[in-house]
Amino acid sequence: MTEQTVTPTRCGMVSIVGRPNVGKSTLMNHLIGQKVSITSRKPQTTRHRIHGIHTRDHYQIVFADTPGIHTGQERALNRAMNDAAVSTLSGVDVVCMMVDGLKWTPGDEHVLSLLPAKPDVPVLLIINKVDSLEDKAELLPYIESLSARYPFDAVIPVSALKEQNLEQLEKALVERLPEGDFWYDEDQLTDRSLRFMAAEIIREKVVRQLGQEVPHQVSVEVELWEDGPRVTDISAAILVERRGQKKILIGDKGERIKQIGTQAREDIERLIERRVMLNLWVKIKAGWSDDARALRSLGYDEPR
Ligand SMILES: Nc1nc2c(ncn2[C@@H]2O[C@H](COP(=O)(O)OP(=O)(O)OP(=O)(O)O)[C@@H](O)[C@H]2O)c(=O)[nH]1
Ligand SMILES: [Mg+2]
Repeated sequence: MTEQTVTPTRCGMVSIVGRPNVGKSTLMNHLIGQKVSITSRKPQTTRHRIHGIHTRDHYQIVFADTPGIHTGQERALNRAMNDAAVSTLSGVDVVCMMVDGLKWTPGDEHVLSLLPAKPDVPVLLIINKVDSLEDKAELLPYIESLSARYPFDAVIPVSALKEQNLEQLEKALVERLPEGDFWYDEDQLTDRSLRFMAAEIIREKVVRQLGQEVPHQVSVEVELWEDGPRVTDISAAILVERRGQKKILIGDKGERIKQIGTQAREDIERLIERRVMLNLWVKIKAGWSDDARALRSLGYDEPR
């Protein structure tokens, strides 16, 4: 009989936290190699805790992408978003705090203050967007000064977008995962339903289409989903708070909503690998973002 060494499997949860817009969702998508979480140039794009599952032969990393932690806005939606992020600072196997290059802001300071003073799991600092650093020589003293402020288990500079240093990051994460069986099937990508993903895709197109004119007071509700023999029929409402926002979203002669619909339909077709008929409409629901009950019906966890 030949002796075989069996590599034990590793599995665990890695949370990605940071202030808005540092590139958390981009990192998760690029590590997994699939678009699980929506991204945009605008802060506060991610609204929920979203798990992205990355499985290789001997390990499964369950990433928790989280909303950017922010202060100064007090709607129920903001509280729900912050709670969703802060909840991932404990009960996970590795915490990754992400920052944007060398741009340390009061927002980063706030996130740092939320990290446990004496961490019981490894906390890594991910310095993202190094592709846009002008002077790489400043990186080392920056790492040193932050390491002096918090017991980071490691500091890893990356570019999520340009996929620089992601292999090293992945290796560092796997080393820190506990041994154990996989939690999810090997081909499962996320804990979220297709319905949720479709709503998110629509919201991404809305956020990306709009300039600063409509703040992030937009939510999307899938109201109908029917898998026919050849086509999947989907109807979704885009919820806004005010009449002016509805006008902007619909655009001149409906041009804007049409574009949003086309872009979203193409992405949803790729996601579910079927033809889709997408019907969008814009609905005014004043005050939804500060209404705990409305938030619950839209799938947000109850804010504190
Ligand atoms: N140059 C550069 N841009 C990046 C990189 N990673 C992300 N970005 C850009 O940064 C912006 C924000 O990215 P997101 O992934 O949506 O950021 P986020 O941290 O998830 O933001 P919230 O969900 O709002 O908290 C997008 O325009 C990304 O394309 C990077 O490595 N380099
Ligand atoms: Mg995000």
